[in-house]
Amino acid sequence: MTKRALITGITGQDGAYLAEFLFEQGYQVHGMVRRSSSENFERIQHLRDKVQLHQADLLDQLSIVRLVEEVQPHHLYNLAAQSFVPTSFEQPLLTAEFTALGVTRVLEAVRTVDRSIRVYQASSSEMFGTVREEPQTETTPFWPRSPYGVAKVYGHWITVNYRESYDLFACSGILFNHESPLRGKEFVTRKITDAVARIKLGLQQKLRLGNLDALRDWGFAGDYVRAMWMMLNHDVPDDYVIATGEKHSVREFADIAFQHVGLNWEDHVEVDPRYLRPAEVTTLCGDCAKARRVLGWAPEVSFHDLVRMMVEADLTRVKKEIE
Ligand code: NAP
Ligand code: G4F
Repeated sequence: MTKRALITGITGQDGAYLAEFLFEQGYQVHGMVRRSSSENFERIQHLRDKVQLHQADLLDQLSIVRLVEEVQPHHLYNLAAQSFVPTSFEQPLLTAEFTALGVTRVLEAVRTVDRSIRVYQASSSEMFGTVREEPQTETTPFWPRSPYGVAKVYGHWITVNYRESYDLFACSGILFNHESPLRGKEFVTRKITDAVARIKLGLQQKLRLGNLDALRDWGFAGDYVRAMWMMLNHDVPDDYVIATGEKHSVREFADIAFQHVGLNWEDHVEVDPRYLRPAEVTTLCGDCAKARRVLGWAPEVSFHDLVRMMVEADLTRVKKEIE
């Protein structure tokens, strides 16, 4: 029997990688997309003939119930969210509606339609905020530092609560930052690699960034979507930290990216206070020992290879654009 998977947030970075991975595993893949005046399917363009897209919105309970009824998925991956931290300071209520209450709407749809559907919730290392210990594990207490982080804490606990209350097979993946050539250009890694390509090709001179000292545990999105699938295919539902266990600064990321094209980052990067946040998460570093032990998951792409992969992809893309 062909297994059906439903992905909310399929047009995002992780949705695109997950859809591709699930096809390779033989799944019939369905994606939830919200209505927009213009299509936003660039990341899944190459999958358009394989994936079945359905309109629904995290804000609209009935649309999610109808979607789950129609698709009858075996597995549901809830990746949709307002995922950009600075926007969450500007639009905290909308962020709560999407990123926090949206999770309850998805869980309610599953509880109403079919409790045997397995659910993955996209939780985040941003929940650790001001870190209480290092490295962070599944038992490290949360202290979120942004409305986005607060909303994700709600999403995490409501997922745990539905598992405990209704016996749903619901897993929360506490994923640390993961990047790729498909990353949105507003996130710092892609902002850097896009700028490196444009500066190298003479289209831009300066790159304005915020806190260069911030430390993140950056992995490759392709590795991380595999972990999501492993969680839903394990015997028992549980929560897992997914991380590389290494941390690097924004400065270091920029240094490697500029070096890769023979440039010195100090000649091009300027600090712009506009990109500082009202409250910052200064450091994150995860311990994925549980995922290694129980799921057999491990990251495959190193930090240096990730930076180089992203710079190369942006160089190729920008060159094509100016040809
Ligand atoms: P992303 O690229 O920002 O994608 C977010 C997706 O959510 C998009 O497909 C977006 O659709 C959809 N969406 C937003 N609001 C919606 C709504 N009201 N109804 C339906 N769909 C909606 O995010 P990502 O990097 O792939 O991350 C996937 C998930 O993992 C998110 O929940 C994120 O918070 C979480 N996460 C990410 C990371 C990371 O480092 N990438 C780490 C931890 C957790 P549109 O295309 O229409 O905007
Ligand atoms: O790339 P970022 O915007 O990612 P952030 O805030 O860590 O959030 C990402 O990872 C979370 C997992 O921990 C996800 F849940 C979330 O959805 C998202 O995917 O910023 C990374 C760091 C921050 O400390 C920020 O202050 O980079 C610093 N930074 C410095 N200059 C900048 C900039 N961030 C951005 N976006 N733009 C800058 O110019």
